[in-house]
Amino acid sequence: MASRLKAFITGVDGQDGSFLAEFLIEKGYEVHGLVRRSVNPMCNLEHIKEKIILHYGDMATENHLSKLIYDLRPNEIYNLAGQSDVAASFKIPEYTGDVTGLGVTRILEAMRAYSPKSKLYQASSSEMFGDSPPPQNELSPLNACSPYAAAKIYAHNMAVCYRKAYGLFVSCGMLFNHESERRGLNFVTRKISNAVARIHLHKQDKLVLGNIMSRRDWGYSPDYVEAMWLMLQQKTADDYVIGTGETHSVREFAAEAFSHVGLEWAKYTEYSSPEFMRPGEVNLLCADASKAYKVLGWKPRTTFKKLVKIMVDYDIKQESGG
Ligand code: G4F
Repeated sequence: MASRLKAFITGVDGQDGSFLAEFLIEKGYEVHGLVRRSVNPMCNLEHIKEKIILHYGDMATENHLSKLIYDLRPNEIYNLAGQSDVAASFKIPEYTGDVTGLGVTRILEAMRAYSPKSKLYQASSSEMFGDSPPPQNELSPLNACSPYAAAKIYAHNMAVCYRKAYGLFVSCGMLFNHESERRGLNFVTRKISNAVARIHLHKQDKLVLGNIMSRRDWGYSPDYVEAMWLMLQQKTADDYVIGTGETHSVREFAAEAFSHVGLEWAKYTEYSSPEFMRPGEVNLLCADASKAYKVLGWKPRTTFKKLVKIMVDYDIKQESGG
C-alpha cells in the first residue's frame, strides 16, 4: 500500500496555515505543523486537532528546524510562518528580518542537507512590489516600502537562488492580500468587519482607521491555499502571482461592510489617524495572475462583495455570542 504524503506547514495556526491544513487533510496527507510555544495554537485548529501533528519550534532557531526536517523528511513543506504585520515591521524591523527573511534560509539549508527531495512552497508577498506600477506580475520590479517587504524580498531571492544553485524544488507564491473570518484583528479588513458588527450590535461607537485611500487586491484565503498546493504539483518549480485582478480602496471595503448592515460608513468612521498611518505606504496593488490562471488552472472563486459578507456575517455571529 502506498504511504501517505507528508506535509509540514510552518505557521500552521495562522489564517492560511489552518485553511491549508484542512485542505491537505481532506486530500489524505499526514499533516505536521510548526507552532510557537508562546501562542495558543488551538484557536484556528480546534476543529482539526485530532488530525494534525503539532511540533513546537521557532523560525528564529536553526537547530530545531533542521532536526524537524531531518526527522520528518516531508514530501512538501509550506513556509507560511513569519512576522506578517506590515505596520508592526516598522517597530520591530530586526525581528521581522530574522523570522520573515532569514527563516527561509534556515529551511533551505536544512532541505539541502537532509531532505533535498522535499518540495518547498515559499510565501512571497505582493507587498514586495511596493510602488511598482500596476497590474503587477512575476516580472514586475520588487521595490520595498517597508521592513516587512525588504525581509520578504530577501526570502524570495534566497528561495530562487537555492532553486537555481542546488536544483531544489522551491516555488514562490507572490500572493496578493487574502482575507477571511480567521484574519487577525490587526489587519484592516478584519478590523473593519469586526467594528461593523460591534457598531451594528451597539457595542462600539466608531471605527478609527489610517490611510483609507490605499488600494488592495483582496481575495479569500481558502481559494488561495489551493493555489499553494497546485504550485507544488507541477513538474518544475516556478514563481506565480496569485490575486483576483480587481482592486478596491480601504474606503470601499469599509463602505461595502457598513452597507451590508444598512449603515452609512462615513457616519461611523474616522480616518487619517496618526496612530494607523505608516512611515512608508504601498498605494496600489492589483494582480496580473494570468500565468497562474494558464499554468495552474487556478481561478479565485470568491468575489469582493462575497468576501465582505462572509467576514461581517461571521463577526456579527461571534459578537452576538453565537
Ligand atoms: O490590512 P493591512 O495591514 O495589510 P497589508 O499592509 O496590505 O499587508 C497584508 O498583505 C500583504 C500582501 O500584500 C501581506 F504580505 C502582509 O503580510 C499582510 O497580510 O493594510 C492594508 C491597507 C494599508 O494600506 C494600510 O495602511 O490598509 C491601510 N490601513 C488603513 N487603516 C490600515 C488601517 N491597516 C491596518 N492594519 N489598520 C488600520 O487601522
